[in-house]
Amino acid sequence: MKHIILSFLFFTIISIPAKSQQPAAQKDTFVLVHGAHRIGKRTDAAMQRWRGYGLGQFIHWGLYAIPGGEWNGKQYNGAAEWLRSWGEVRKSAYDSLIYQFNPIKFDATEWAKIAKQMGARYVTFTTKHHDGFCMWPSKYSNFTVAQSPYKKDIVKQVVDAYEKEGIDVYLYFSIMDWHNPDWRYDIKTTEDSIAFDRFKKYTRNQLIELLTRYPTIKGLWFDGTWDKSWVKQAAFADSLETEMRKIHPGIIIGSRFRADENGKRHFDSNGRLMGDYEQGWERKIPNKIEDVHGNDWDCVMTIPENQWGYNKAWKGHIKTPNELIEMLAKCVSLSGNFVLNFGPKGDGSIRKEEADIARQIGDWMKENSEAIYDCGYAGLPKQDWGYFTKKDSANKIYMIVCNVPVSDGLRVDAPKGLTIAKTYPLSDTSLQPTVEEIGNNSYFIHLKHKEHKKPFVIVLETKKEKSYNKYEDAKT
Ligand code: JFZ
Repeated sequence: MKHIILSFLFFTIISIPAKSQQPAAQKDTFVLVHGAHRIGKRTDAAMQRWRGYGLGQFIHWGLYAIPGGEWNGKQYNGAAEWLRSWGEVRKSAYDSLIYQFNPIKFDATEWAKIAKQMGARYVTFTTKHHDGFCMWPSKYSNFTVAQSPYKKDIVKQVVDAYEKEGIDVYLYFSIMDWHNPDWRYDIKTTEDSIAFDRFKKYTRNQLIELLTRYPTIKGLWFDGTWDKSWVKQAAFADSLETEMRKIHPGIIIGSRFRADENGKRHFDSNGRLMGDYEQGWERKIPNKIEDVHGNDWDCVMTIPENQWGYNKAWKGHIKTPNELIEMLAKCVSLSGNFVLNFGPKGDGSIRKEEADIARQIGDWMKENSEAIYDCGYAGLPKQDWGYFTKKDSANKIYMIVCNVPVSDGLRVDAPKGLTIAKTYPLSDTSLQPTVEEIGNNSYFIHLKHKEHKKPFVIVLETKKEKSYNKYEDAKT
């Protein structure tokens, strides 16, 4: 059987031209048993839907929301959800937070309405972060909501409330688990190996449990997979991924789940993307289309610099709605999704600062989401004023303008054979854009209205026309 799989994989790998990471002509160097399962993008409806989301919401919520980055009156310098790993915190004292977990203000419907108003089309929710606390009553752990004063299943409430609003749900799951005594960072002794075998069983059980309890979810978002112990589990993780996909056909899993047999993560030893989309764009955004190598991807972003769980201090640079809208536009212009993180408080409420930001993004989305949903790379060279986006087959290009140049004209260089037929604002009619042709398929868009408080969208209706050189190129 192994032989058949091996030769099948070998055949598949060398016979299908690569679409994603590498130029088509490049042959794979390694024969891998636990490398990428697929070459090129997924083409099914579930993935097509994922591709069109544009905007998503991330929620980090767990025990760490109770201390909110503070312990015995001292502020922790790292991310609030990492508090348990801080030297000053006794592990048993942290774990005792379970007895305080009783979020009386938690209302999943309210969260889902905030997300809906913001314009999010998917949410990723932390079922279990690194501290090991389970937000669902897992049969395989005694460190869950069921043992807390709150008792009720939080994951279920989130899944139900968001789906009711038409928002797709993805579950975040940390493989690394600080609470489970069988977790290891590396496997050096027989004892480690025995313990980690138990840990693998526990992990598998919990994942199957999540997929069975919440069959309507659209995907899993893995984290805490970087330690040597897990990186060495190529065969186990590969078979677990296959099992999860069997239980839940169409499920979407990013590139942060498993490593290949050489310990390569995200991209296998041949440079092929592992999983359905690239999951490495964390708090960073690619600059140009070449950076994403034709892969699906999303960017997960925090509002402060690096805080995912609730942090009382809310310090450092806090991104503004305009900054976040610009990031969203940039992601979509490079065919990625933008996922904005929220860290609800220990009592279950969403802090005012975050709710305000969500509302302002939502106000912008209400007028401009046509340039975001189901849009991607438009194929035009980037200009300094902002970002082009486009829907697949439409004859419309959206200009999401974030910086108007002092020279006034917004430059557009269309590909040869594409001319602008019509220009109009998506929502703000005071802009009154006009088109000036300045060269072969090159234009300046001029605006009447010149004061801008937030990004705005200009629509270019295009038509295909045989090109001829009206303007002479410079001879050099
Ligand atoms: C991880 C977590 O440790 C963190 O608490 C949060 O949940 C975040 C979404 O994910 O942090 C990471 C993981 C990966 C990178 C950086 C931070 N990375 O690949 O650059």
